[in-house]
Amino acid sequence: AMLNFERKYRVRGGTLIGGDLFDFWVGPFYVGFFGVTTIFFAVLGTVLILWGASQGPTWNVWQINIAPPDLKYGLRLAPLMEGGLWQLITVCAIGAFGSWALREVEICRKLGMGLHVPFAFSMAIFAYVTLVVIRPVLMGAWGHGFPYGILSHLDWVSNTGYQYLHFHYNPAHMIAVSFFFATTFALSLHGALVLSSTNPKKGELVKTPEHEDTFFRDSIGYSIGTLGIHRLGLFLALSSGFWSAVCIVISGPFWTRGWPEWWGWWLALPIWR
Ligand code: BCL
Ligand code: UQ1
Repeated sequence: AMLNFERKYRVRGGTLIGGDLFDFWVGPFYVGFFGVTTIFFAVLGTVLILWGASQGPTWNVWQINIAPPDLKYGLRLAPLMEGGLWQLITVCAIGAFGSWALREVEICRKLGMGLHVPFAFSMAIFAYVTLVVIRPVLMGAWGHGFPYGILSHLDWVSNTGYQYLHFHYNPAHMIAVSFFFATTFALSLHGALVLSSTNPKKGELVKTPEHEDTFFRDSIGYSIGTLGIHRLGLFLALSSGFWSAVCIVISGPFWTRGWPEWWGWWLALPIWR
């Protein structure tokens, strides 16, 4: 079923590839060339994961694990059951995430909107690609990627963290974590502010953006504004993903010792002499 406004926005064009060929909808969903490739990679990747799980020792969802190749395979293709499956699944994942981002671009172009949403999603894809492609390539082996499994990927994070003794001392990890916390803080302020002004006492009118500005001017002397809070939110969220990618790509390729030791530069400053 189509909502009454949908027909008006179902405009032709804006496609990046395929011209009119895939320029149609299935129910509420826009398809496009990248809708087809998303489905292809997502279904193939999911089937490979299920098949991989069927070859493993358990169907316990927490314990299913599809591991990357042993380090001895370096950057070569590994046999299917020794990490090759992980490599194929990684190709499918990147294909599906990339296709989804490009399908978002086509939808933005159709609607004459900015590309902020696909840009934001691309930052998440960038963090993922850093974990399973960029860092493993820089370190010379696909075996440095993280395993696909719920508990297994947590074990990988823990082991990788302790490999650098204390990951909290990684300066880029500090920045990423601070951005994640600031993001949730900003969203909670924003959500609370909007709901408070749209929920006045019974019988009273909904409050205006000026009430929202006034609340923050009264309480902290500054309001960033109704458009500004969304710019701030996007900046904080993008920065979270960006600094996450930085914190892991420098661990190994740039710094191989414990992160606490990195702070030696501070103790070595000549001002302490
Ligand atoms: Mg740490 C990483 C926070 C303690 C070791 N750590 C991270 C970062 C984040 C963080 C900054 C992970 C987010 C990220 O990469 O997003 N760590 C964090 C916090 C603490 C913490 C808050 C804390 O103590 C309070 N970390 C520790 C301890 C160490 C440690 C001290 C372990 C002992 N930490 C590590 C290691 C790593 C991190 C090692 C990392 O590798 C990781 C990192 O920075 O990775 C880049 C980015 C987002 C993504 C990667 C998601 C991508 C999503 C993709 C594109 C889309 C998926 C679609 C999906 C499959 C579809 C689903 C279908 C739909 C539902 C329909
Ligand atoms: C804010 O100033 C503002 O403008 C009126 C909002 O828009 C509705 C907000 O949601 C928030 C949270 C603020 C306050 C934020 C800062 C950084 C002062």
